[in-house]
Amino acid sequence: MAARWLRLQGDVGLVTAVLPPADHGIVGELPADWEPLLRGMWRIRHFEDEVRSLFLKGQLRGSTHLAQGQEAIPIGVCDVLRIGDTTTCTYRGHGEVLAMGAPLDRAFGELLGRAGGLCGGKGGSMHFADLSVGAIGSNAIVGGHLPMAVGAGLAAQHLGTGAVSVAFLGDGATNIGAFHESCNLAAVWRLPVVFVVENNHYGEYSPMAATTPIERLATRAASYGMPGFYVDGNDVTAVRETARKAVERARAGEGPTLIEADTYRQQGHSRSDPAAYRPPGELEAWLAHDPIVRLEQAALERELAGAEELASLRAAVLDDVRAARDRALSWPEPDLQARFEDLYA
Ligand SMILES: Cc1ncc(C[n+]2csc(CCOP(=O)(O)OP(=O)(O)O)c2C)c(N)n1
Ligand SMILES: [Mg+2]
Repeated sequence: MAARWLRLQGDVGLVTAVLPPADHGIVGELPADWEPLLRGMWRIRHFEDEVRSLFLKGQLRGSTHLAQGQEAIPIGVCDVLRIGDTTTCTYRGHGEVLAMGAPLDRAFGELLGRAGGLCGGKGGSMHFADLSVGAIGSNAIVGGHLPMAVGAGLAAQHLGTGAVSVAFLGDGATNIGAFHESCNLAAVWRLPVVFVVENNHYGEYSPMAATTPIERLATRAASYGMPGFYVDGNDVTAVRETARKAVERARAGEGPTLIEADTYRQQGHSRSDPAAYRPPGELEAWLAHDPIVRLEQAALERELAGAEELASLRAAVLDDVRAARDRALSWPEPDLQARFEDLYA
């Protein structure tokens, strides 16, 4: 890995860190429901922190891709969705499924391989889904879920349900063939699809500059004749307003939209990656731009809450998350017969 990284650095002459937007503040009034937005982000953050610690303790097997620092995107986007809408996402999709309303204990149960898990404990982190809330699939194949999202959009259009299909994807996925085919088809057929690129500036271990010849991924939308919006993905209120515009367009039959949400993953790519390839100072800059810290800061500055209230909100969510974890840990593994169930052929 080190050799590959050095070669990439040599090729692109990468010497500087990717920094967040200079302004960390959230502009204007906070919406009346800022507190549920904050609670939702804490729910995902605590969940993923617990998942990480279960891994480190050897209680959780396989691999996992965490998204600490990216919580504002699923919370902001899913907040403007309604029952019947669907989402698909990548292997980095715990937050996206939780934001659709998946219960915490069944989410833990899935990762722990328990019978009570969202998919009976047989999907794990890479196939994390909860069809009952519209989170119809995570996918380990980069871009593999994009045609599925287009399919969901086509079904909604065909059946006249008015539903919207959202696809969450990474910056790296915008370089894969399925992205082009999916955007193109969605645009040609004016499908109710919203493509949300979570631009965390890295692929598996490579910085975006090593794989992508442009900086603003939202401009890719122009090739498909669809609007491309760029948004600070660590500002939950801005994400929500941008998503609202895209979802309204989709529902009105005006076709797909591409949103590029600028963000950063605070952990390595997956469990085994210490992310030693990051330029010095980069992580620290983004920690100061953390979406949860920023919303709390905004609430404090506007005197909507005091530090103690925020601390107790955070502690209450942590209690819920840990109680859900403990329930899931007490559940049995699926029995052997379960391996023959849910098979397509
Ligand atoms: C088709 C395919 N090619 C390669 C991989 C290996 N791989 C897994 S994640 C990843 C990087 C994807 O980066 P990005 O789309 O930016 O998403 P992120 O992991 O940053 O959320 C790669 C190349 C894969 N899973 N599938
Ligand atoms: Mg990425």
